[in-house]
Amino acid sequence: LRDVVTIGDAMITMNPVQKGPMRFSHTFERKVGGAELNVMLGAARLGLSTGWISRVGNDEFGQYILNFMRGEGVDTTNVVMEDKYNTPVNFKEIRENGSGSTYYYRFPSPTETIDEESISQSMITEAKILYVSGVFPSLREKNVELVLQAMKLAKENNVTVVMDPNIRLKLWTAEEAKRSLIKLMSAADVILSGKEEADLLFGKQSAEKHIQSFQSLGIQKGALKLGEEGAVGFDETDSFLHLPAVKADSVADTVGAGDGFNAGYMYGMVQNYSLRETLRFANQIGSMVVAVSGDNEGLPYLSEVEQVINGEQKVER
Ligand code: KDG
Repeated sequence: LRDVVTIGDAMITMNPVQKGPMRFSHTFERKVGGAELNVMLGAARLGLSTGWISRVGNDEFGQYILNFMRGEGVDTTNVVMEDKYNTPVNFKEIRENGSGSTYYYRFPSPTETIDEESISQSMITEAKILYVSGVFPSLREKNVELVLQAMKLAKENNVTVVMDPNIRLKLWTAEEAKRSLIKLMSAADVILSGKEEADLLFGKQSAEKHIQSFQSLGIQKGALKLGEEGAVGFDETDSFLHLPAVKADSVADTVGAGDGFNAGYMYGMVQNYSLRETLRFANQIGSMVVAVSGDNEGLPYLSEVEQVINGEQKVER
């Protein structure tokens, strides 16, 4: 039985060595990215058993991504290398404060070959959690339907569906995102959303109001991620629990912090942590991710998170 599985595409991420406008960035480091991939990686590093349904190009980059994910212990038996596609690439621009922009070279995505028949049903039905994000559905119309079906299959088999709307306005318009994501979110059990995403979906309003909006879609638990202000969680017992962020040692690159939070939140779910413990744990991971450059290099191993949470001294040498 796997703890958490997901569907999504992967990309080579070119991280600039210098901060500032990309037109002046001459040197990039080749890394790996992809919203759903990051979350699986984060979960795997925490010791959860994970599975990833995806496609990469049958090329050097695709091989590199596969090796990388396998090396982290993610089950890649449902990842296929596709001959007629290139592995997507994403160039990043990072500003002085660690925030940034992405420039995608990702279409057509090799995940276009995924259809109902090629998704391993047992990968989903034998998991505890199906994690879905708004990125994969944004890539083409059909993916919305594919994800809905996967969610349905999960529900029929008592698999909890966790969703992050993860809106990328470079991939679809706000209207398209809203229309599809509301539909998808209504089929989710747990929501993990950034404040910006919630603002796009429901209009700018307070965190309390956003949580009520989620609840009105039938979602009973989850969290609203507030970046530097931490996160607000809600479940059957707590209607609004705000935990401040854990201050990061430094802010190198904010991309991937939300994905790290999600991995931590699901770890809490699997461990039956209380909402407070779950948020504390997830916030800790978010802060560790921003301190390191790259979308997922900062995702910690379980012992590293525990060490900080328990205030243990690290032996350096
Ligand atoms: O959440 C981080 C991801 O957005 C990043 O790793 C890659 O831009 C990306 C995407 O669309 O998945």
